[in-house]
Amino acid sequence: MLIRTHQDGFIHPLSSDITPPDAYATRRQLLRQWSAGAAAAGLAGWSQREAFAQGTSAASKLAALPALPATQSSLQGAMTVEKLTSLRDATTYNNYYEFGTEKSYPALQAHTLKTSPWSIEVEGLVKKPTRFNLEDVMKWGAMQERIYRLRCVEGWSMVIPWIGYSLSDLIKHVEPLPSAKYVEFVTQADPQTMPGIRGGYLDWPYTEGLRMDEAMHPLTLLTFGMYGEVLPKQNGAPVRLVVPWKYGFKSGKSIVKIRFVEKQPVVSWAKAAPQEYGFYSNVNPSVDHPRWSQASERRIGEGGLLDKKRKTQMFNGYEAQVGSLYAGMDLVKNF
Ligand SMILES: Nc1nc2c(c(=O)[nH]1)N[C@H]1C(S)=C(S)[C@@H](COP(=O)(O)O)O[C@H]1N2
Ligand SMILES: [Mo]
Repeated sequence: MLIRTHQDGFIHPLSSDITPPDAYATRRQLLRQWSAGAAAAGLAGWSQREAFAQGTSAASKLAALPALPATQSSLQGAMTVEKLTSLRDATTYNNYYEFGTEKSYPALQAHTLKTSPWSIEVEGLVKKPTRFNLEDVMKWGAMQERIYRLRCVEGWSMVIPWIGYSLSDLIKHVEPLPSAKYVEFVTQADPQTMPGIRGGYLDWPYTEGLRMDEAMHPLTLLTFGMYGEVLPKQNGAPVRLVVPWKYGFKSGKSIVKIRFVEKQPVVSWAKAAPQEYGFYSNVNPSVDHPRWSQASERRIGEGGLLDKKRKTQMFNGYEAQVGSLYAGMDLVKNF
């Protein structure tokens, strides 16, 4: 057991499990190098060495962000051993429509996002609605590294080492009222710094939501970092959600408000195209999107467009952990 729950209801790592700073720095360096292509370094062959040289020179151009120390999670399903997506791919192939609809735009444009000071307003059905500074919110849980698959509804996926703590730690801290049945997340919408806001693709701000039991599930990660560092802006700095068993769009970036409500909120994509994007949006290979199949996916960085696709797994591979949340529900109706 790596983790115990104290009487206060918070999860703390045992002191023996906290990675010492030296070891942490080494691990972070390894994560960066390895995810940038150093894994190929051990392999013989000119082309591989060439690819490695290119990989490392490209990686050296990726500005290092402040480290965000974390312990590795011992939660069931939280540390997949699949090959990590490269840091380059994870930071240059993004969906963040506030910075434009092309995958390359967030990396080119998100530098204008102002991430400090940052606060999160907790409102609605809670004991005491309050606006909190991000620095305070970051102290409400122990930072953990979790390696999750992220499956976009468009049919591609990545494997990313995220850093954060279970959203349930925040929820326990702010004490929702018994009448709160859903949680709504409102993300940043600043026309000054986000060129996509004027583009009008969606009804801004981008909002998302979860049922209370989904929000309380330990795998639901309030995320502050990835690859050992704080989040890059294009990935949703300074704080986002990662809900690994749902399509990527359920994981809102750059959250500014968390609202506790009684009724299922009408969230951005469900509002924009209700026949295509349901409230639940659990990854489900047997329920197709009206315009394409969801049975398979392309792992970003893995071969070319003609390479064999991977089979998409029910609940993105997290069925053992989250399947019971949906017992008895018609997942075709509740897509
Ligand atoms: N605010 C906001 N959050 C967002 C999006 C967005 O456009 N705006 N796109 C979503 C989609 S469709 C996906 S697949 C993931 C992508 O996360 P990543 O770029 O870190 O891989 O972010 C989600 N969160
Ligand atoms: Mo997505």
